[in-house]
Amino acid sequence: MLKGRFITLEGGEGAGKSTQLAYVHQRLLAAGKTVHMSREPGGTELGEKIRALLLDQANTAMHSDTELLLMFAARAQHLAQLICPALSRGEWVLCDRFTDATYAYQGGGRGIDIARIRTLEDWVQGSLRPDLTLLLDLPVEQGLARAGERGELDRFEQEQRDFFERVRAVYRQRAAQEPGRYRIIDAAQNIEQVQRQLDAALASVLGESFT
Ligand code: Z5A
Repeated sequence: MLKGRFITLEGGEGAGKSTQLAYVHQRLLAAGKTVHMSREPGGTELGEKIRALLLDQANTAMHSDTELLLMFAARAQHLAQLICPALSRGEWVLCDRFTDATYAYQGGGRGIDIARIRTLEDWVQGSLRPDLTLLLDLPVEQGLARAGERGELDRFEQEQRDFFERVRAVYRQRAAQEPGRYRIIDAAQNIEQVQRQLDAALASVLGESFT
């Protein structure tokens, strides 16, 4: 029986996940929670090695099925080594991306059949799903402009605009299908305004005041 809470942050390119993950972490710590901050792909020593393979722009020959299986290989390790033990102890896990990203990038972006992703999700995760998913949503063009200000592009960042439009569409579709778990955050607003939205999302879903 898992007693902790599992919160994920999702969004497209340059949506501000890294920026806001630190903010949410601080809010949860201030509320007295023991929180593990992690990311996918990655989160464990082995998972970070898999992440390096996935992001390496030299791996141009990687088949989309290979990409999908590597995402779930890293996730299996993450669940076994960090997420499930922490939740079992009643601790919280805050993760930068999780399986919604697989539906969005491998399903929407790469066009892999959703049924395959669902099969892997059930196999690797059993019934475990995030308690709350904060979707930082903003127009693709705006996100790419923000992300473009950084240095070298990784293997995903080299994709074209229509790829990211499909990613965004899947995220929004999933959020509409699961309003109880998802909160859509307007990430086009400035950093402070986004943080106010995050406060409201945390308070409404978790029934506690973070203000
Ligand atoms: N991936 C996948 O395909 N399938 C999967 O199952 C999983 C992942 C789990 C790595 O993810 C890649 O893995 C990812 C999807 C794939 N590839 N892509 N693309 P990642 O999360 O590590 O990489 P990322 O999406 O590129 O995240 P990022 O680079 O860290 O971007 P971000 O966290 O969303 O944005 P940021 O770094 O916080 O902000 C970007 C810039 O905008 C920065 O200069 C900020 O100061 C600025 N910013 C942030 N917020 C604002 C606001 N509100 N206003 C103005 N400027 C802002």
